[in-house]
This record gives sequence, structure tokens and C-alpha cells, in this order.
Amino acid sequence: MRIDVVTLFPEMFQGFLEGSLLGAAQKAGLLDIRLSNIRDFATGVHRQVDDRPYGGGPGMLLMPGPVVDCVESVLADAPASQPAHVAMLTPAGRPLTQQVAEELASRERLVLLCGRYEGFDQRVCDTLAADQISIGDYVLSGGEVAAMVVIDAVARLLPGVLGDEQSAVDDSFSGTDRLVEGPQYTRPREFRGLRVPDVLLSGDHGQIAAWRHKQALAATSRRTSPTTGQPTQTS
Ligand code: 6GU
Repeated sequence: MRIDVVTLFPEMFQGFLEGSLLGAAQKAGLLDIRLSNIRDFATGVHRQVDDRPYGGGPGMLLMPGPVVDCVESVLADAPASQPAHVAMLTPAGRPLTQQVAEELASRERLVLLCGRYEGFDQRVCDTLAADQISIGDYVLSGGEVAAMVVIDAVARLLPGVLGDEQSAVDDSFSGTDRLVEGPQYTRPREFRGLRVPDVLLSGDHGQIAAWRHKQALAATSRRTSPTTGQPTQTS
């Protein structure tokens, strides 16, 4: 899979992309992540990329020209057999869920467009007809951190990226039931008086699977209300 990130701040991705999982995936040739700087497509002596919103209001907007030119230069570097899926990171987008991550991971090419300032000029959305993704109902200073969240969630779903192929299938929000995982334990058997549940030491895999399923159902219902779908747990 190839992922192109279009951003004003490519340097924000450096440490992140060198990190263990993504660094190894790129070395192994499973993932090819490239960074493009919107600033390289700025025109004029001041290389300006932002301007004040028409109609007034606070802050600055990214100018549509450099953004669209940068995305189009990335798209031009794609064979017709591998059309890229363009996704803009914006708080107005559809919420990122495990299902959305799976959908993005099924693409061969992804372009992630990071906004800054107060957001994008509407004509960027109109011109690119891009997917729009938000990582939650809170405001970030820019789309870069959100793009890193998307890359992390997507990369670990690619075949061969995780050591153990089953672990992505067993994850919270995965599989057909989309439950969160229940409690898990490792050694020691007793920690500060808290003991590992006997069933996990029983060696009875049928019993263990049944216990885990029951725990996952309980953890899932603790965390979301069946009526509102909103979290019910505050601690
Ligand atoms: Cl994708 N961008 C920004 N700026 N803020 C956000 C977001 C994205 N998702 C949630 N908040």
C-alpha cells in the first residue's frame, strides 16, 4: 500500500514514521509512505499558503490553489490501474471507526490531506470530491495528528504488518460482533492480592472462549448506552 500525506508540516511525521511498527512495515516493503509539502506549491514572492476568510471571522484559511495543485501532483504520479482514494482530515468529516479503517486499508493508494488554521476553502472539497474524515468530536490545531492516527489504524491491518495475523482479527471493534476486548492477564498469577481468574489457568479452551465472550459483552455494554450509543462510563 502507498500512502501520500499532503501537509504544511511534513517534519511532524518524521519520528512517527520511523517508529517500530511503521518503520518495519516500510523496510519490509509492505507500506510506502511519502510526504508532500503544500508550501512547495505556493506562488508569489511570499510563498503564501493562507489568507483571511471572505465575509470576515477569526483566523486564516488554506488557499485552495496550493492545496489542490499539491494533491494533483501526487495523483499524477499514479497509474490508472491504481486510482488513489483522497481523504481530507477535518472535524466536519465522518467519524473514524475500525470499520472505516478497514475500508481505507483495502485501498492500494491513499492520499491524506491535512488542514491547518481554520480549515479548507470549500472549493478544495468541491474540486477534489474527497472523502472527509474526523477522528473525534474535539478540535485539533491541524490534521497532521489525525492523519497519524489514520495511518496507525490502517497500517496495522495490512497483511504482514503485525507479527501475529490473528491479533488484528481479535482486536476491539473487529470481527463481526465489533465488541471491545474484556480484561486480559499475564504473569504473575497474583499481583498485590489480585488473582488471575481461575478459568484462564484451566487449560479448557472452550470455557476460556466462553468467559472471554461474556467479558467482552459486559465491557461493551458498560461503555456504550444501547439507546444513545454514547459512553456511559465516566471512569
Ligand atoms: Cl481530522 N482535524 C482537526 N483539525 N481537528 C479534528 C480532527 C481533524 N478530527 C477531530 N478533530
